[in-house]
Amino acid sequence: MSDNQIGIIGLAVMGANLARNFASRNIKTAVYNRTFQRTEELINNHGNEFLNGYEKIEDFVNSLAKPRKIILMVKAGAAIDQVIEELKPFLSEGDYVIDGGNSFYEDTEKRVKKCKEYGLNFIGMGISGGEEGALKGPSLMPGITKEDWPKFENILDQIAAKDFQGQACVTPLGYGGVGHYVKMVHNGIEYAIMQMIAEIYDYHRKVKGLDAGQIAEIFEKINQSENQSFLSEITVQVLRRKDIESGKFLVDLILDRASQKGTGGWTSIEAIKNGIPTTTIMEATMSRSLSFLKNERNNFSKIIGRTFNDDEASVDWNQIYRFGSSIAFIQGFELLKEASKEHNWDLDFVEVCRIWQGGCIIRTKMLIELQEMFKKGQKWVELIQNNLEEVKKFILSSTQNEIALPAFSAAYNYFLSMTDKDHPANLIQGLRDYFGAHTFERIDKEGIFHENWLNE
Ligand code: NBP
Repeated sequence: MSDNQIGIIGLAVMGANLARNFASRNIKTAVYNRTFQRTEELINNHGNEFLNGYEKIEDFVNSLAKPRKIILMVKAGAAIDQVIEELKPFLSEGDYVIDGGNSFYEDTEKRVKKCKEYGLNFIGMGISGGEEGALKGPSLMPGITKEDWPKFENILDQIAAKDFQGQACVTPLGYGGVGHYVKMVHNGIEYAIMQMIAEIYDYHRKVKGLDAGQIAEIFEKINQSENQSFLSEITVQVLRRKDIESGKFLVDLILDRASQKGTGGWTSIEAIKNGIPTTTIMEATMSRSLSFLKNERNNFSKIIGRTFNDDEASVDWNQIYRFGSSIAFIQGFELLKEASKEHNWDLDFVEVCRIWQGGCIIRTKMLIELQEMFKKGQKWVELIQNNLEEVKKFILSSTQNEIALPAFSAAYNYFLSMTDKDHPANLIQGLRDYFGAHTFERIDKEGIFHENWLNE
């Protein structure tokens, strides 16, 4: 019988949990995995009338109601193309193939075109929330058009997380690569905020001499404020966790090298391509690369010794966190604005703020204010101008103690530069014109000018 409402291919951590999420809402779900053992494990542990496993891809496809809706939760990259080719002989015109992985948006755009030639609809859908989100309610960022939305609304609304008003954290974002682009920028913002959290931690352990448990208190206070976020909540849990064997704080035993899977880098490259200064995201990405230079850091630290002196600086960490996170969001939104213009996506930023309020890794109460900002057309500087004094104290104390603050410094410099009508770029233009005849504009007359600098 072809009555499964949704199909999922790829049953590693994300796909298996997403399938269980659908089935738990009484949505009949078909599952398939290249290696059948994973399918068997899922069905043995969680199979029921709403969760059905198939060994052959043909049987899986035939079990789905038309137009078929198949979500791919396989490794991003070549695997997506391989699965499309495997599916193709069994699909019918008008069926939907949805890529729920972290694919690069340009690959998604190519696949949309290729599938169109096959008579298929290809949709790129960003999914955030990790393992738990997939199971209990993720934030979904689908590149679905308003025309196609009625076919998906009911089922996606049911499995998605809820925003602060109780509405589903999913919305039809548009066509092509838009869903994956929004997810990419989401991850970029995630990089920046995590780096800022790490910088607050670093300052406290070195300058204030606090242990991980004591530093957790700072984030606990943030969580009780209007700046509460999922990342600051899990920071408390990670900082408080003790290693069972040694009784020490586990974080102190974790090697200081942070990996990355690429989305921070993609966001940074997109920002450079589009001329949008997402400096906090770039610094966070580079900081992860720098963390891998462990040997060099060890060697240089033997040459440059460092002692830390508590200068008694007392700052409001809630304000610091708010300032840094807000700038990370603003920079991400500026990139989305530019991409939306370039690709004619007509992105609705009020909706983007809304669907990030639940389920996803960057969810925070601050998104309510950001949503209001877009609704009312407020300027972002108004949101954080009152936090500047506290940030200055933090930057000053860290500078005096020689603590690196790549992401916070980037946020601070962004604020200063964006609120200064006079940028020193006039001198840069002069230099460019000197050595390369790159020309310049003037503030006192119209036109393009070149100076013969070698003439006295
Ligand atoms: P992985 O990214 O680890 O991929 C493993 C799955 O891909 C397995 O089901 C595997 O099948 C399948 N697969 C591979 Br690898 N090559 C295949 C091929 N050529 N044909 C068919 N299937 C193939 O899984 P994941 O961590 O669950 O993530 C799934 C997607 O969701 C990824 O794009 C990921 O970036 C994204 N994502 C992950 C998270 C997270 O927290 N993990 C969060 C948000 C988004 P096999 O069992 O036969 O090897």
